[in-house]
Amino acid sequence: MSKNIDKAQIEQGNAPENADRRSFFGKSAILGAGAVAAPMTAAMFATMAKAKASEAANSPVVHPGELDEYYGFWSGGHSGEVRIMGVPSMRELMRIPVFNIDSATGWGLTDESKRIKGESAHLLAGDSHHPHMSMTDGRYNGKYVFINDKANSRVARIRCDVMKTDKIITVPNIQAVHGLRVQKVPYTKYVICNGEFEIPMNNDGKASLEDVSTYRSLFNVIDAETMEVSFQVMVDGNLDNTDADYDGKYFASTCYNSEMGMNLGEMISAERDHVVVFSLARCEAAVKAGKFKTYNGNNVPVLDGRKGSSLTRYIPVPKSPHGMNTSPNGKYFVANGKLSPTVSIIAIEKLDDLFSDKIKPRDAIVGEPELGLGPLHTAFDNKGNAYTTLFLDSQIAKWNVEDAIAAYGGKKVNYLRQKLDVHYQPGHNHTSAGETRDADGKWLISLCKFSKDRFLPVGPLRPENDQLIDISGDEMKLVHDGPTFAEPHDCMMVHRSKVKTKKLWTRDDPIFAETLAIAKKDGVDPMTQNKVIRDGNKVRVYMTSIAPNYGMSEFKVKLGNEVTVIVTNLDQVEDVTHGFCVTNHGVQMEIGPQATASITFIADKPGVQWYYCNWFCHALHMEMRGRMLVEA
Ligand code: K7E
Ligand code: CUA
Repeated sequence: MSKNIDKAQIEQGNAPENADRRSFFGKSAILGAGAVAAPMTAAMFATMAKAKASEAANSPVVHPGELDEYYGFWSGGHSGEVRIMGVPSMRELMRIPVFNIDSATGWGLTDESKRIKGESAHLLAGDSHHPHMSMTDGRYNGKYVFINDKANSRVARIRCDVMKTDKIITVPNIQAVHGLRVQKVPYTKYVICNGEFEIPMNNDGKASLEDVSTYRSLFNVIDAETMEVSFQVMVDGNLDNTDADYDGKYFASTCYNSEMGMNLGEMISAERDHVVVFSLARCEAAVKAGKFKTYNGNNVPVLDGRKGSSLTRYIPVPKSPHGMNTSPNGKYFVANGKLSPTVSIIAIEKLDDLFSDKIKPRDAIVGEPELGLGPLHTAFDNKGNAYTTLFLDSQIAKWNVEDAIAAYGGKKVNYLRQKLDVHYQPGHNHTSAGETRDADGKWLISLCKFSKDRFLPVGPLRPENDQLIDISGDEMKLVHDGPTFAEPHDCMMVHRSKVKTKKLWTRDDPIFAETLAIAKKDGVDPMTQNKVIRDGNKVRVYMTSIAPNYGMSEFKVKLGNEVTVIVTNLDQVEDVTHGFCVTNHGVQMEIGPQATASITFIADKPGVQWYYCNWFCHALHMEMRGRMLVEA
C-alpha cells in the first residue's frame, strides 16, 4: 500500500478523535456500506465491556539469556532484505540479505551469491513484501521462506537450515510481483504470486500507450523445489494479494482496477472489483492438455483465465480490495475492502458449486461485515475471531467471523468485539501461526506505516512502528512499540519448535558446491591446501582460515589480473565466522565455520594491498591480515 494515499489525511491531523480524519474517504465508505450491519454504537461497546471475561495475560518480557517462543520473519520492505525477529521480545536476531547487497556477508558481491542471483545479479536493489514459510498439511514445516521483490518482478527462496537465500528467479511475462503465498495442503508444491501491473502481451515495443487491449496481469504458479514457473494464468483486472485454501484445490486473488484504467481516476471508477478464484486441478489439466500459449519468446505456459474461462471464477466485491486471507479453520477466504469499509467473506465450501455453475458468484459470499475505514489485511486467532487493520482509522478491528455471517443472514448480532488504536496507519497484521492450522491466538503484530510521535525524532525520515498486541484475552492489549526501517510490509510468526538451524556449515552444502567444483578442476583441496593458480589473466587464490590466521599471508598478482580469492574456514567452533576484505577494493565477505566463500575482483591498483579479516574472531583478530602485491 502506498503512503501517498494518506497525505491529505495526515495534513488533517493525527488525533484519533479528529472528526475530519475519521471522515476522510467518507464518500467511499458510504458508497461501499450498502445494506451491511450498522456500525458500533457507544452502548454496544459498553455491553461488551461488561461481558468481559478473560484478560490478556501473555508476558512480552524475555529476560536476558532467555529465548523467544517464536521466530518472526519480517520483510525488510524497500531495503530488499528479510529479518528474523524474536517474538515476543521483538529483538532483531538476524538480517538475511535477499534482493539487496550487503557488505557484512558479501551478499551480492561473492561469486556464490551472484550465481544464486543469476540473470539479475546486476540488480542491486529490491522491494520485498511477503515472506511466507513452506508448509506440510497446513502447518509450517521449517524448510523454506519465500519472498517477492515487487520492484524487479523476482521471487526468492531462503533455506531455513542456514537462513540464507538459495534461489532467486525473475518471473517472465509480468511486471511487479506483489501478493505471494504458498500452497498449504497437502504440502507446498507451489508458490503462488500475483503479477500486479498489467503489461502488453507481448511486451516487445510494438504496443502503444493508447490501445491497452492487450494489457494483462498474470497469476504465477512456481514450483517450490525447482523454482521454475510451472504456469501462469491470464486474468481480467490487475491482481493484488493472494492466498491458498486448506484443501489443495483453490487459490484466490484480489483484483483492483477491473476497469483496466491507466491512471488513478480510471482505476477507481467502478464500484465493484473482484476476487479471482483459480482451480488448481483445472489449471494443471489445461497445461497437460497443451491448452496454453507462450509469450515474449519464452516457453512458460500461459493459460487463459479471463472471464468466462473454466479455470477461474470471478466474485464481485466492493471496490479495490487489497488483502486476501484464509481463515485457519479452512472455511473462508476474506477479501479486505480498502476503499470500502467492509471485508467480504467467501465460503470455500461453496466453490465446488460455483465452479460447476450451480450457484452465482455472489452466492459464494456469506458475510460482508462493516469494520471501519481502509481495511487492508486480516489475521485470525484460534477462537473464531478475526483482526483487520483499518489503515485510515489507524485501528485494528477485532470481529467474530460466525457472528458476521449471521448478521449478513439477517440476524441481529453484533460481530464487532473491539477496536484498538494503533500508531499509525497499519498495513499488514499477523497473528502467531495465524496463516496455518496451528493458529494459537497469542500474539498479533500490527505493522504500522507511520510512527509519527512514538519515538525520538530522527529527521524527516522516520521509522515504521511494528506493534506487538496481546490477543490471549477477550480484549486486545498493546504491549510493545518496535521501530523498524523501510516499511516491513508483512511478517509471520513461526513457533520455535518448527525451525531447526545448523550450527556449522556442512562441506557438501549446495551453496558452495560450484566453487568446490572449480577447486577440483584446479586440483586444489581447499580444506588442506593454500595455493595460487594462474590461468592466463585470471588468478585463483585458495586460502584457509583458522583463527587468527589465514593460510596465506602474502601472494602476488599482476596489475589488471582478474583475481578470485577462495577462502575456506577450517574452524569447527560455533559462531567463529571469519571475513575477507581487501582494502580500497570494495571486496568484503563472510566465511562461516566450515564454509567456503569466494569473491572476484580486478587488481587495478599497483603496489601492496592489505587484506584483513573483518569479522571479529579472536583476541588476535586485528593481526589476522596479509598482503597482496600487485606488480606493475
Ligand atoms: Cu498490503 Cu505489499 Cu502486502 Cu504493503 S501490501 S500493506
Ligand atoms: Cu578471523 Cu577476524
